[in-house]
Amino acid sequence: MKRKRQIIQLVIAGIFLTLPLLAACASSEENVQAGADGSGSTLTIQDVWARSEASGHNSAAYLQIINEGDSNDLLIGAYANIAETTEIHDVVSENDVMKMQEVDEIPIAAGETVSLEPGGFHVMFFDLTHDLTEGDEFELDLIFDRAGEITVTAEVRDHTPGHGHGYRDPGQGGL
Ligand SMILES: [Cu+2]
Repeated sequence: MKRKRQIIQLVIAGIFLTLPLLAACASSEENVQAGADGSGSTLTIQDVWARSEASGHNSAAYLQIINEGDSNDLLIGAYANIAETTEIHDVVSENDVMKMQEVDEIPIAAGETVSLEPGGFHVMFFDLTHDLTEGDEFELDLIFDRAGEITVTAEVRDHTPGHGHGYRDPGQGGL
């Protein structure tokens, strides 16, 4: 009987894990709603894109998070299966040199819109395991303190050819 109970628990866990995916599929690619967890946090994620880059290199993803709820939330992590490592980063100025660094969390205050954009907050991909070619799409899991995990679709866009680390140059054509 103990084994049967474990199976039932697995099935229940499976249902809950699947629900956000179903919700994501039912929504339009660029506009995914979450917040049905009773936490009072209602987040909308839109305009999700990532830089085109070759396998083995690094890339980054950008997006907007709109918090229409009345509770503050935090972006505390991200994951995509296109890179060895996914982190959340900010760009800071240190001795007049722009550099990026990992952050533990990005605050998403109630009523606010937070942009992850070139020259600022971004989702960092180290060591791409796939080529990211313009027009490709991949799933990006965003992990929030209150809203939980939200899976969105990122669209790969071309970026200005160069040294491949355009995030250091926020003035360069918006990249
Ligand atoms: Cu970075």
